[in-house]
Amino acid sequence: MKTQLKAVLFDLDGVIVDTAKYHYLAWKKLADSEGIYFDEKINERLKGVSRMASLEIILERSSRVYSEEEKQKMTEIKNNWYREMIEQLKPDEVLPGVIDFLNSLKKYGIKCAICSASKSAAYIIDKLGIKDYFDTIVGGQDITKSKPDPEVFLVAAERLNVSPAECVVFEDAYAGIEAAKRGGMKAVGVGNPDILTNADVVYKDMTEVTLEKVLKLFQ
Ligand code: B16
Ligand code: MG
Repeated sequence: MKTQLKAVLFDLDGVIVDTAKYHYLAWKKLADSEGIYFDEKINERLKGVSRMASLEIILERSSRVYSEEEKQKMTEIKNNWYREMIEQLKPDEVLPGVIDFLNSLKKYGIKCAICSASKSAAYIIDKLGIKDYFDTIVGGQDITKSKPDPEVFLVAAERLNVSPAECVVFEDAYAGIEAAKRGGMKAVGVGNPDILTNADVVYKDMTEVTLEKVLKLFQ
């Protein structure tokens, strides 16, 4: 018997909304205050990576060594700035194509989940006014291992009571696609095909995605 599509698991930042720009601004403010060089290219490496791991990447450019306590404090400061910025998030920041796709999934009774490294995932979904589309939100507080470990996606599958083979993941990060594959799921890349080389299929953005196209992965 053929495997059916039963659930769609969405990464948040880069697929549903572009929160990366706010993460960048907050990290940039922190790096500047410490006199550490940080730019948008380095910021690319922070996508999909946990808060502390993001700080460690920034500190690679620092000449001094920071204690664990100092690092903890720095992530708190950054997060406070970030939370202030995303307080203004509005429904019109949902990326183009997302709502149409979510409506088609709802129509056909396919379950939906958010699978994000962010501890602010539920807050962001609420701000964007799209909470009712999702059966569960798995965020940074629900996992111990970040992508490319499949934990975030496996937790979602378990909560939705579906098997990994019945899931398709939407991701904008190479490590996220890797995590989906390791978890035994189909993986759709959203973004640059030259970067997302490990995906089953890549679309430039969510406006190119339709349920018909996704179902082809299960034929
Ligand atoms: P927070 P995703 C990730 O979201 C971001 O891409 C990444 O840059 C961020 O460091 C991480 O969430 C943790 O976020 O500091 O809010 O807990 O792409 O997994 O949805
Ligand atoms: Mg992402």
